[in-house]
Amino acid sequence: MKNYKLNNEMTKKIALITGITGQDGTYLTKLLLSKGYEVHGMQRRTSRLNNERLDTIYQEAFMANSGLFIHFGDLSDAGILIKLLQQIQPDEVYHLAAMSHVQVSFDQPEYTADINATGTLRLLEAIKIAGLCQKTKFYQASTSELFGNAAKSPQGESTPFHPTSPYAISKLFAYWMTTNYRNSYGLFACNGILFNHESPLRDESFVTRKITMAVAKIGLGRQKTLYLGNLNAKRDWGHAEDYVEAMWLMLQKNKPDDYVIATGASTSVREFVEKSFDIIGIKLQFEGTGTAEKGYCLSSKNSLYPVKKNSLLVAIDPQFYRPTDIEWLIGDTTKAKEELQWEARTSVDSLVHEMVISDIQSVLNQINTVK
Ligand code: NAP
Ligand code: F7E
Repeated sequence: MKNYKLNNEMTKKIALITGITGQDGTYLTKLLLSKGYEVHGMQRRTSRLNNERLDTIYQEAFMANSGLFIHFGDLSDAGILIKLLQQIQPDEVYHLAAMSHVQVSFDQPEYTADINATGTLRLLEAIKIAGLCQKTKFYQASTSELFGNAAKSPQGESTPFHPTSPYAISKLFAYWMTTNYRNSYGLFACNGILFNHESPLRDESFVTRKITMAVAKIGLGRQKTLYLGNLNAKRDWGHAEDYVEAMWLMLQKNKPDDYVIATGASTSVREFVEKSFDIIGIKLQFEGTGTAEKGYCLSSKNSLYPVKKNSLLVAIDPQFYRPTDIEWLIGDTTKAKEELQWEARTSVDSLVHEMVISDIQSVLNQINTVK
């Protein structure tokens, strides 16, 4: 069995991150390495390596001999989870791995339940079987989706849960299992109830990055129209880099607890679209309702690429509607502010700006590579 500990660095804290290749896993790895942790990540086997988001961090960690180790493993496989826990003996486990797409969960409800619900249970059992309940602290990636269409706004830790998708229901099981291992076995286990958080590392299947990438392409003459689903949905959008810090803070407390992490401001999908086009100098005008709603170019002052007035830039494609959707989410972070001294640093305007500029750069890089 390989000894993963670095020479002469036995005092380093050791963290295990499931879902290390994802958006949050990448930011959290960067944060923990900067704090001097030895970081172990679990990555599932795919036919092609999908470590692009981690590449730079991995190279920097390798050069600095700062202790980043990647292990193959999957939440569907209890054996490897037990083996990893026994080998690594982590001080902290950040459980971020999940089938994280709400719309996909309607098409694959059984898989979603197996990975998000039973998978979390497998991981908690692995901690117990490895005899680590008194040593290891556990973070569960819970979600504002648990609230569903809540009767009360903003939503805080005591707002009742009304999950409205297979994704949210699978996460509800994981939420309660986390609480149960805390109460039954004394595991230091926290639920971070995180509202939507985005970044340039967000996958394009989520609405914010889909929008900012399309705006970058339209701005550079590489796409004509952006097709979306529910424009009325309102979300409390923050920056992933701010939110991973809250995960770490939860595990540094003396007592385990659950915390809502959000910005306390809400923006509709339509407004997010308008803000994104604004960055490239395009003003939009929306006309019509429901599936007939369309967004036209009203003016394109200083835009990167000449977009004609009245060009159709946004349209509805019903394939992006969900069988049920949450109309409005907004978080109440009073407890996180008081007990973790955590507050979101990035406004939605700064987030949109960073994402659009980053996507313009990546489209320009693609264009230059093709030339
Ligand atoms: P993400 O980018 O979709 O990353 C999910 C990670 O889970 C990826 O590394 C993925 O691996 C891995 N994974 C998926 N299925 C797996 C399996 N069967 N075994 C092992 N690993 C598996 O998600 P994120 O945005 O970073 O979110 C992190 C966590 O927070 C998720 O649990 C999500 O549900 C939750 N959450 C997210 C938000 C948000 O707004 N971002 C809000 C609240 C809660 P691949 O790279 O191979 O796909
Ligand atoms: O949708 C609407 C869609 O897929 C946001 C995950 O990280 O956050 C995320 O889940 C809203 C929904 O994120 C499109 O109907 C309109 O109302 O970006 P999303 P999500 O479903 O909120 C929570 C907190 C998590 O826990 C999840 O893991 O945007 N929408 N048009 C669209 N959504 C998508 N994806 N694509 C569209 O074309």
